[in-house]
Amino acid sequence: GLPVQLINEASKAHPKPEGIKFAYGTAGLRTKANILDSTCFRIGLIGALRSKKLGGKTIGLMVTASHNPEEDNGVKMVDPRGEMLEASWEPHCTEIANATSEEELIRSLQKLITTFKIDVNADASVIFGYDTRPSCKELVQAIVDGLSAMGAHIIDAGLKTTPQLHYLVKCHNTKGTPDAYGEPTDEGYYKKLSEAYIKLVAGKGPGTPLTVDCANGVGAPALLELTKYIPKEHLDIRALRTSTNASGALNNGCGADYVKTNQCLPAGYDKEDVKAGDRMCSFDGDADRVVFYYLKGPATAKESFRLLDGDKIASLAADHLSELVKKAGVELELGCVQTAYANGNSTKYLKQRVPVTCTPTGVKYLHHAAEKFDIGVYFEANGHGTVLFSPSAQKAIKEASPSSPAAQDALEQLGALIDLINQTVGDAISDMLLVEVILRSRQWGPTEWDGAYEDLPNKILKVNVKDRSIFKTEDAERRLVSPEGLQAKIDELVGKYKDARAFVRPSGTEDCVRVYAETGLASELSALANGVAKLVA
Ligand code: 16G
Ligand code: ZN
Repeated sequence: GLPVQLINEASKAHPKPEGIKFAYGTAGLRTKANILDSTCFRIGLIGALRSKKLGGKTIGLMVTASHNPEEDNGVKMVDPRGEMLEASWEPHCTEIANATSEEELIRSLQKLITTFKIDVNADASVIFGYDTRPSCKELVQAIVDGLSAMGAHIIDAGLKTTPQLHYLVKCHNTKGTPDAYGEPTDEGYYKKLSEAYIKLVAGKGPGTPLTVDCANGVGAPALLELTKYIPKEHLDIRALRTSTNASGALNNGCGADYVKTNQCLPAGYDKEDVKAGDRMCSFDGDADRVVFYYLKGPATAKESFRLLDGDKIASLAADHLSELVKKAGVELELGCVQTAYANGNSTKYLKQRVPVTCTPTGVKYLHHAAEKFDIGVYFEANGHGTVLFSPSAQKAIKEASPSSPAAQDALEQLGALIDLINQTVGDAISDMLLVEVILRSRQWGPTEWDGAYEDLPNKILKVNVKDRSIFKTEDAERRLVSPEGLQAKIDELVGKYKDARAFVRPSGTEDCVRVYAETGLASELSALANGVAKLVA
């Protein structure tokens, strides 16, 4: 049975702070790092139980708060195939994290065990990784204490990007099977990506430099490691904001979230040599998001900045993959998955080419929707996304007999792309390489890529409200059903502007409500966004 004694004792060293309510959401459990100790200990307990439930398969735990400030942290559970934790466990994580006494903790664990009929005596295996935040060390110790109390086998993966941890989880669980995803080591990860990349760019001539803003986070050491596996003629990286030890630097005035939200270059670019036409990109703090950008004129002029966000990556990937599928002569359906945040013109562009679906915000929704296609391209506008090749699509690509040399070449490219793309979750490094491959193969610079469609002017506002739980949505978060009557007012306001769209949803990661607005005319954007925010507040 449950080692009640051990858990009780260990739990005393990780007391829950009073008066704080935790919630397991789209980002796992995330808040200020200094109140997360008990939560991490308890996630250790739950991680072990999740593994036991799945017959000892390896579960992942990632300690990170992604793009959030350095003083925040969080912990997220990764399921055996490298996917997000099964949704039915989330409320249990919340309940267990909130138990106010040892007795309540044991009771909530027992409830989880009964609900999912867990054999507590089964084996458990858990791998954990963490980002560069100073708080990680202590939080990881709390996780280890939780895992140890449950007698789980523990694998310390060390400093990792979130997608690397997802990769390792999948590799551990598929090792030695026909579906082996790769070697469950750092080297395995870099080799898989670099070999596929080199295959795809070989013979395409030397590349031009790519400037990468690493957000002063874990993406910096990971990128540095990757470049050891790829000759400079194939990938010429200029890594900026790589100060992982500078206090307060993480995500500060830089990173994918900053660039996307503010629609501008990272702060301090004026001391760096950035020229019009240079290809640049930004990772977020745990390197699971990437956005690209370039300048079409002098850096000092605001209108010079051109963002190539998740929507633009989706359009590039969808176009390129569709073309390869056609050339290869295989019958595969390619589809795209977006959220309400996708720019209206990106949706219009994609819909003229491929089937497009819309899901609520959060990787778990997009990922599952993308699995419905043979090749599912999913990206959030913020730069998180990937491409999924269904098992049958992978088989079709592997086994197809090409009808021409061109078809054979397309099949080989598709085969290499299957390896290049981290299919467990969005991966800044893998997505960056994907973009580089496509641009190289088309002999495109950022301008040609940007030419697909023009973004509608858009804005996201954060509104503080008394109780965000009263905001309930439908239609993939595009409409409010509660508070009653509010949607009608939003509709009325939106109707006053040309080609306008707006929606309101409660944040899943912060205590606020977000307002999204886009308009055909840039001059009307602020009026609409502020108008909707006023209706909400
Ligand atoms: C989480 C999600 C991310 C989403 C963001 C929205 C995962 C792994 N991450 O970080 O995809 O864009 O939340 O945040 O699902 P919000 O709910 O605060 O707007
Ligand atoms: Zn992230």
